[in-house]
Amino acid sequence: MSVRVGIVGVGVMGSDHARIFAAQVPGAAVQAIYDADPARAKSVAEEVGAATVFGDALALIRDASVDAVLVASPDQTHKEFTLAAIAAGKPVLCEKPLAPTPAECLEVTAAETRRGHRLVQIGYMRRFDPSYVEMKSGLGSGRFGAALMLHCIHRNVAAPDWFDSKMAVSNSAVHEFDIARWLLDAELAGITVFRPKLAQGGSPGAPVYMVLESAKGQLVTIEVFIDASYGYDVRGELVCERGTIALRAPLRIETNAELIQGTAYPADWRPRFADAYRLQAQAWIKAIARGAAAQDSNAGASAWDGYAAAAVAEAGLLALAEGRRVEIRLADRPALYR
Ligand code: ISE
Repeated sequence: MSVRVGIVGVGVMGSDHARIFAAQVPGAAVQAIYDADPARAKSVAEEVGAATVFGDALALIRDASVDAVLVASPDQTHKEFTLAAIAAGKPVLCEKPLAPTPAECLEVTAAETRRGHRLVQIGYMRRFDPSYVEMKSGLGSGRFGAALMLHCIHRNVAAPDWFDSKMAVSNSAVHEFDIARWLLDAELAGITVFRPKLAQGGSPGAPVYMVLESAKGQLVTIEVFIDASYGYDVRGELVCERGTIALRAPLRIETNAELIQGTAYPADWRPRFADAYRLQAQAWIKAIARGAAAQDSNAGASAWDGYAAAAVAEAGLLALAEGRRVEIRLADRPALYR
């Protein structure tokens, strides 16, 4: 029997998830769709063969025909819909970020803790990206010695008007906060944020450079440059005692013409992380099909991980505003997430 997925929000990411569930995830069926724009909901539902279009997200979440919920609505609505899924006792895959502030994320971990088992996974999909997975297993092999530093670069083609340096921390760098905690198996303990002086004026997507320390004393550097123009480019290099492990973006061809050898960049994150999104969706459905215990040990990011990334972002925003190093303090981790 298929896991019947209800999708809340079918903008850029929600419609992408809908297509992945419909075409690439054995054991899943896109059952229901909600979007604030009814015409968009209808058109995606037709495209993926969803049975029902809902005019109300909460009604979709509660409906008996929906087994599991994917939340891809605007960021500020994630918490409400995730809490509704927990109240309905349904597994929920919530796009990042879980909520705009760590305090709101803790409302979700509290609700889930009261329920007694994990229902929430956060869409920090890089944990499923084959290159990051190999980086982690390389580190685990012991061949390179202990991890000393992680260098991260995160560049997008262009920033929308509403995307400023604060969002570079809270919306983009959160991926690096999550992957650094996951790779290093350590919490992040402090953050300092720098910005280069711009030649003139400055654009909303001007680069932001962060230096963090982990609780184990490793250094993490993160450049986020949302207006980088040339392509979507995510790089990472883990520097260890006896060698380094660097990510290679998936590439299928190299071109040679006009005296130039070239490889292409994708325009955004969807092609770069296509494998990660697919593997994340497959793992989520598999864990749901296997039952509650499988969800407790799911490889994906938990609500606690969503909280931790938000806590680092909040400290980063303070560091950016005040031009100083800010210590990152986390709440006590409930037993459910240990
Ligand atoms: C966007 O929201 C994402 O999640 C992308 O993965 C990231 O690369 C981009 O910078 C964010 O704005």
